[in-house]
Amino acid sequence: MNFVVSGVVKAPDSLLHHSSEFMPHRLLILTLMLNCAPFAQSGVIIAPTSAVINRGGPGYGFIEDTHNQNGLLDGYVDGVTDFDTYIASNPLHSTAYWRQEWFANWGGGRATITYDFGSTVRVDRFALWNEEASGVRSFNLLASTDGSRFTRVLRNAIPTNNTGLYTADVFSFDVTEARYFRFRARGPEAGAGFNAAAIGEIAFRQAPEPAGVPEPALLPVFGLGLIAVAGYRRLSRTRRKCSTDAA
Ligand SMILES: [Ca+2]
Ligand SMILES: [Ca+2]
Repeated sequence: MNFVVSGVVKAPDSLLHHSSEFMPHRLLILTLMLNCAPFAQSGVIIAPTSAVINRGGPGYGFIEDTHNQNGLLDGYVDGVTDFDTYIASNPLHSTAYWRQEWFANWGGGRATITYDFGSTVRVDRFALWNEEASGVRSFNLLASTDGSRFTRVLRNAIPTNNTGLYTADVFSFDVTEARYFRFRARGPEAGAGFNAAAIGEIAFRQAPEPAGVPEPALLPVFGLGLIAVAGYRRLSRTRRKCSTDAA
């Protein structure tokens, strides 16, 4: 028998070893371990699973190459790698275009992309690898739970005008729960080598859980621990009473 809590914490088998004797103290230890365990997915880097070009398309290349890590010289593990640690390592993106970057239609106009995580995520930072030959001059970022009503989370954000191999700019915003994120670029940067907005790569940080707040999925286990404590106390009282009666 194993407990799997939120797909993250798996109790050691030794703590849940089958036994003919009920051992409430072991359950209590398990409960405390689970409630004190760090949330393994807090602050990790995550990327959308798909994207749609709303404006400026079809452009050149594939929009999926802006969220599938193609072109990153050192990749990350989606949902596992710590965002801040990864960004601090200065992860570089290739300057090559084919199957690594996406360019909007030529003409210098705006480009709008809607990224989709497939389900609701809770994020608070956006990383943009701003393509080095054209890139984007500035952008807005909007969020939506249903894909139709969007709320702006970043306004007139200005990324680095890169040359050569390029790393990510990180933009922070209030913790936002949404499934869709719309990236609105206002054309390429000044002096662009190719007159079209371009994106190297994007990613997000999953917002860390507030300290000291147990995850909802852990609460039933916590309740089990309380029942175990109550049972252990009753058992102790019964044993003491039996000892007194026998004396
Ligand atoms: Ca390039
Ligand atoms: Ca890329």
